[in-house]
Amino acid sequence: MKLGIKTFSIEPFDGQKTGTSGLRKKVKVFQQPGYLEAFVQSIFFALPEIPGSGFDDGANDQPVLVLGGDGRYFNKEAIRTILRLAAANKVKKVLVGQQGLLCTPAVSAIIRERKLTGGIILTASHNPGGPNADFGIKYNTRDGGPAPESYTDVFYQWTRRIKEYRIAVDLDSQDQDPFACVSLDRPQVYEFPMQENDSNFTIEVIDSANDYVSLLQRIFDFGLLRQLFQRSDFSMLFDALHGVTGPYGKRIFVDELGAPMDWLRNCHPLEDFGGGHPDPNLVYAAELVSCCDPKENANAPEFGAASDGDGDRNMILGRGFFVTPSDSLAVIVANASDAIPYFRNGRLVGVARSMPTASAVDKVAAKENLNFFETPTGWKYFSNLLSTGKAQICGEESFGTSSDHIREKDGLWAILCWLSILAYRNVGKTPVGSFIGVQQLVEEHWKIYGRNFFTRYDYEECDATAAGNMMSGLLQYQEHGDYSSLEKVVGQPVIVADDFTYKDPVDGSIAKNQGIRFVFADGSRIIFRLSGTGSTGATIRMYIEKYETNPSKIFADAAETLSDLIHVALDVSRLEAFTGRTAPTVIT
Ligand code: VG1
Ligand code: CO
Repeated sequence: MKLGIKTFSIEPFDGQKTGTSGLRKKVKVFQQPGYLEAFVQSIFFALPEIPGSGFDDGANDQPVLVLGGDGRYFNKEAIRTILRLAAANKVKKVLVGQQGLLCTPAVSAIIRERKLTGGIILTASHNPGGPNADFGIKYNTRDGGPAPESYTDVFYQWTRRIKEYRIAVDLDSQDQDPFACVSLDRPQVYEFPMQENDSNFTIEVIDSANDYVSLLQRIFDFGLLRQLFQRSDFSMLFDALHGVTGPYGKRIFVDELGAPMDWLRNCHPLEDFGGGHPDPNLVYAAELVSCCDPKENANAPEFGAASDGDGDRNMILGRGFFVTPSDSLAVIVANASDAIPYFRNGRLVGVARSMPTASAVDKVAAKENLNFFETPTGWKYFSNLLSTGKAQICGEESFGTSSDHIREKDGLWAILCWLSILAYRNVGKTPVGSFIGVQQLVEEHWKIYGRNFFTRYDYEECDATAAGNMMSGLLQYQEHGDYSSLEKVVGQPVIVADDFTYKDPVDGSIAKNQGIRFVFADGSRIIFRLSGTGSTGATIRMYIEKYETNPSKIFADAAETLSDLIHVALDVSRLEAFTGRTAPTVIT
């Protein structure tokens, strides 16, 4: 068989614009004839125009990509189509995860470890899956990180003017899929001779976990973690929410660290995630939360953790205790240099958080003399800081934390950080029965650094015009500049009121309109943003923070502590009047 290239005419589709993290739409939208082809072909037309992409004239080698996804509905069909587009667009080789599965951090690890040109990740992350739910696609560049705006802007321009796409065909049987013989069941290499030149197009099905697990083994002390797992007073529950991390969780916790199988929950990847949202938070991972609560489960484990559909988010729980992602980031940073081999020897010199993330890590950075950066929401904004050594650990309030070992957030990495801290504090140090658990660690942290009370209200699938009007209303309020009603309730002057702008300290690029914020003199904050990852209507996110150092107040109830700020935020935004919503869809 020889591969030929066939060209099809096509009209541009509206709205193929990437958001916070790739293009996310309903599966039905992606299933329209030519829709996926138009978007991926636009990427392949755009890349040669982008200097340094590895597809440009200056590139030394022909491009090699990695391809895989979170296993959601439409994953395998999309892989088949993308392989044919890649072969017809000068890609020399594509590595595909076994069964089409690759978690997002593993893609980043594979690109970096194997020095590939880039990767395509098929995921809508924490959005639900299934024929009536969401699908998504994202391009990662040669540093392993999500394509920055300098890429995605060119992709988008191409989607506006695309006229044709190119697809590989079997010259003997014309329209048939020339890769029908490729099985994703086991690692194997397939070579296909191209008619155009004398070279081959290669598809290599790879083990989805090997590269990633060996990277994690170099970061953490697996021997010490094994000892933690052997303690009779330690147990954990890991919930993959039927996302892609199930097989990785089994490999790491059971095969490598010796956990019993019943420490795993929902570790079988499903195309519709069992009908749920594969989003590790108090609402969508409620079952895990109650399993970890001694009031509801007499055998509640010492430690609980979950990850999202594509494995880049994490949730950390103690016994009946929830760690806010902002606190999790701060605790990891405060302990990393002691507890995690990768960060020993002074490797940790800087940290970064997204703007809406609570400022807990700022306090650690100040005390430890670390560089500190505040970026817009979305992992892509951390890439330059990580690549130039300005920061090593980054995090977002949306359950994302990671380091410079890759260029994506990494759910299992964060979970292993917490396990490492628990192991460092307990193995060989505390007698059985006196285990220092998650809650004690966090409370000790608050006593040293103060506590950043934080909550996020999500109003999902609002009417897009109403949400836009609410945001414009807030901007007008800021133009007017009279914050006396706000200041009266909060009892503090407003010291910053703006729509957040970020200037990247490495390449000087500027990102505007990244969230409307009101910052008070005591560090309290009210922030409003529109989500860039939803597929229907608009999602409003309201972020509320209050900083407390008073020892008698740091253990107070978070909802109560924040209630004044929440009310006044709802008042000034007139959220209910604009959207008709009386309550958020999700509170974290
Ligand atoms: C959300 C989060 C953001 C995160 C992004 C991708 O974006 O707020 O912090 O980086 O999802 O996460 P938005 O625009 O909806 O607020 V995931 O796990 O999709 O890759
Ligand atoms: Co995700």
